[in-house]
Amino acid sequence: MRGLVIKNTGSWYTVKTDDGRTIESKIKGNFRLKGIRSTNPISVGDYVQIIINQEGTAFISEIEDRKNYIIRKSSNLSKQSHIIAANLDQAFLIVTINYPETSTTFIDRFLAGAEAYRVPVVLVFNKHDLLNEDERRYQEAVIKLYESIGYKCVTVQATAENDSEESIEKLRPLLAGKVTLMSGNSGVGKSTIINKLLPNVNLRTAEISDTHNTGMHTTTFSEMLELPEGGYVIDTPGIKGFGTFDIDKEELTSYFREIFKFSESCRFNNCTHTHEPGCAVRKALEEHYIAESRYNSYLSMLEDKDENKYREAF
Ligand SMILES: Nc1nc2c(ncn2[C@@H]2O[C@H](COP(=O)(O)OP(=O)(O)OP(=O)(O)O)[C@@H](O)[C@H]2O)c(=O)[nH]1
Ligand SMILES: [Mg+2]
Ligand SMILES: [Zn+2]
Repeated sequence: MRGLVIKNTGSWYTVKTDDGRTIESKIKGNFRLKGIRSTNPISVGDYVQIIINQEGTAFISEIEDRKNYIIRKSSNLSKQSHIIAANLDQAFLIVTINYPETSTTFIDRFLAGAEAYRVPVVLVFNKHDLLNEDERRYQEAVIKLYESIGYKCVTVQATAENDSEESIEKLRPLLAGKVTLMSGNSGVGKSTIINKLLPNVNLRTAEISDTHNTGMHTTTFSEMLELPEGGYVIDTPGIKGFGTFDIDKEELTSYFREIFKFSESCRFNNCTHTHEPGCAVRKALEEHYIAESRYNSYLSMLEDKDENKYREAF
């Protein structure tokens, strides 16, 4: 029987079968997937074959090839990774300028990772209501930057009434018929947005900490929820950092769209854009065609690669 993994808590996987049943399943034997050392061999979004047993639970016996997946390193020192979700059509990165603050480094690392795995990203700026004048102006500048690079940006206010300009209703047409990963720092409002989109769903949400201005890691496992318009949204635990796991140094340039565009004019085709003569990227940076924040994010990822380390928080 074929099914879709819609939830994973510990060793149990909830599988939605093609004939519409949901069956709690476990992995049979040892799954070793080529090239990925992962703490969870199967993730939300995977299509699997299951064998149902007498208790009404099942064993997962096979996993279908993935179209793509998003991964992060599971901890600071470990070489293992954790697959956040598989077979995505797109990811929404929920960003808050404040409460909590999402750094541009964090945004850039997420975008680069998504480029590497070929997952299109929409940047969703939430909590518009909490921003003061300065923060609103800053948000506009950030949006302008990412739009100029070619990323779609939307501003919302998950707690707003439906007819407001920042209504989450405008996300609906972007989600219809697609599998969308909701990602972002803890406390940015991922679960709140999904609760608004799906009134029959009541995901746990929690206030952010007053003292630290950070979320409480309220969501602890990924879950796929079906949309009335067709498609799914995937709620995920808040992420702090996004490991550069699996990312090739030689290819890093191509994960920063605008840097890649200028790099085609660099004198050396293996230019790292750090010290080489005739570097078109550094020239574009000086002339403000490339934002300093983007270049710094590129450098931070390049450095990680050199030291083979993972930065936990930004
Ligand atoms: N003022 C305001 N508060 C919001 C908005 N969106 C979400 N919140 C609040 O922000 C807090 C955190 O929201 P959650 O939905 O739990 O955040 P999350 O991203 O799911 O967090 P994790 O599950 O920890 O990753 C809650 O108290 C929400 O009510 C918004 O647009 N405006
Ligand atoms: Mg949550
Ligand atoms: Zn260069």
